[in-house]
Amino acid sequence: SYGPAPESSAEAQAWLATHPAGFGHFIDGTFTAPEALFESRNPATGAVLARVSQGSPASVDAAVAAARRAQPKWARLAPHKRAQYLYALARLVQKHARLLAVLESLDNGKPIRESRDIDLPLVARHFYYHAGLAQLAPAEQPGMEPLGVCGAIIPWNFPLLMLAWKVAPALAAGNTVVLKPAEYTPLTALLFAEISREAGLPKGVLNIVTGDGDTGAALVDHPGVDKIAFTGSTSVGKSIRRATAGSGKALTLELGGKSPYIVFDDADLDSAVEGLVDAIWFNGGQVCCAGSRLLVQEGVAERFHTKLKRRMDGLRIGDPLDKCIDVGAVVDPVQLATITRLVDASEGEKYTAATPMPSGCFYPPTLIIGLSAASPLMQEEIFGPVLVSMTFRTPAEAVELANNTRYGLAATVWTENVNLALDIAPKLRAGVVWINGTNMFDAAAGFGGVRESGFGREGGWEGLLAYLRPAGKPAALKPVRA
Ligand code: TXE
Repeated sequence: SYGPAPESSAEAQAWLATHPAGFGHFIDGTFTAPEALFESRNPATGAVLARVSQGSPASVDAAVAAARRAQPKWARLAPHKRAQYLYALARLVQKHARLLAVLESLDNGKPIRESRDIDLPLVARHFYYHAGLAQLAPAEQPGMEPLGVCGAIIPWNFPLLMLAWKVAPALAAGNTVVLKPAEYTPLTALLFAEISREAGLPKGVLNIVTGDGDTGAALVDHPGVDKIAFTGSTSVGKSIRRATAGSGKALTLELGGKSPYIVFDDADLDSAVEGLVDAIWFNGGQVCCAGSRLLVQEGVAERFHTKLKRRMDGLRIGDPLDKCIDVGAVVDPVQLATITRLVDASEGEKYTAATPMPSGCFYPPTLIIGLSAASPLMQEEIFGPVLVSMTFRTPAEAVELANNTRYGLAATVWTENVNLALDIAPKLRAGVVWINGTNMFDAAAGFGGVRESGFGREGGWEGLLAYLRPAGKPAALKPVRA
């Protein structure tokens, strides 16, 4: 252990023990009897944390029916009443923040420092922000109405934050929700279900059905669903787009990325190294907008790589509950095998951090230098703590290399020359461009991608509008008489 004492998991273990027979789904305000149980494990130790139900089409059907029944009344509530529920959820997330953060780190393997100081505050902020929007929405958007029942399918890298990104705007706009968490990380969503009960959220407004991709597919195909909001892999996103084509369902997709991190030769190199630690080793690189492709100007490349390697050697890897840990566990042995396979098959000069490595589901921070622009690791999302690096000579070449990807989620530019930064930024095809910083998120700033990173925005006004549509039938036009 690096820290004085790891964060205690006693409270989380006690909560898990309140469901000894395994977790059912959360439908119409209550937990159902468990069905076809599967295990959710702690990736850092391999220990079984809980048994969770694999949602059948019948369970999805029951959840959608509950959401349908609840939706008209929820939509008719006075906006300030809906806001009160969202404020209550925000406050209760803060009240239970410690338990939620520990449970998240246990289930996902992310450092407690991240779940406690980044994920949880952003979750609360999201509910506070959308409580405010809930009150503004009808006044600002006359003639708009909620979509109805929204299906939310979320990934395992930010389980509770992705829940908040989808549930908060959906509820604020007057929709009801059926949420399917990722199979690796269902636990904080189930605890959130209990929190929604504590908040007094009316039955059926939020329903949670656990399970794998089959459960997700049943939700996508359900005729009672008006919108699907999906965050996950590009391949599943494409299959959902095909499945919903022609159905009339609204759709937003937040998919993968291979985001460039551009360092010009006039950059403050030490700050750029620190930014890069955040860009690629935050959540062990399991971040859709991870700055996973370093593009560094030729003149400073060697100096920058040397500084970076020294910094990598200082990263601390281990028990996610250790408060001093920089990099935790990989979410699941399947993901670990994928990362290992991709890196082993890659050419290039590989540098592995000389930091003590725990055994188990962990992967060391790795830097790969000298790949060609077309090599698979320059193009494919690795979704692990692996950075690939290339050099460039001119700003034009940096832009060309940065845009040489099928993705377009995020990009980062480091330079002390503001004119250069402002010239480069609009030329980068990405949903967000950060200058001399990285991973800056806020509930008020819409987040989303272009190209194969998906479409639609989450957060801000644009995010709320994705849960509304023009109301009912348009008023009949009066014939104009001369
Ligand atoms: O994602 P999936 P996986 C990328 C990342 C990672 C790879 C695989 O590269 O290595 O995807 O991860 C549900 N219909 N990202 O396999 O399968 C699934 O149950 C409906 C990037 O975990 O896309 C889960 O709830 N739903 C990403 C969710 O989709 C389906 C975050 C995501 O799982 C489904 C995660 C189907 N046919 C992975 N199949 C990001 N953008 O942040 C699966 N699901």
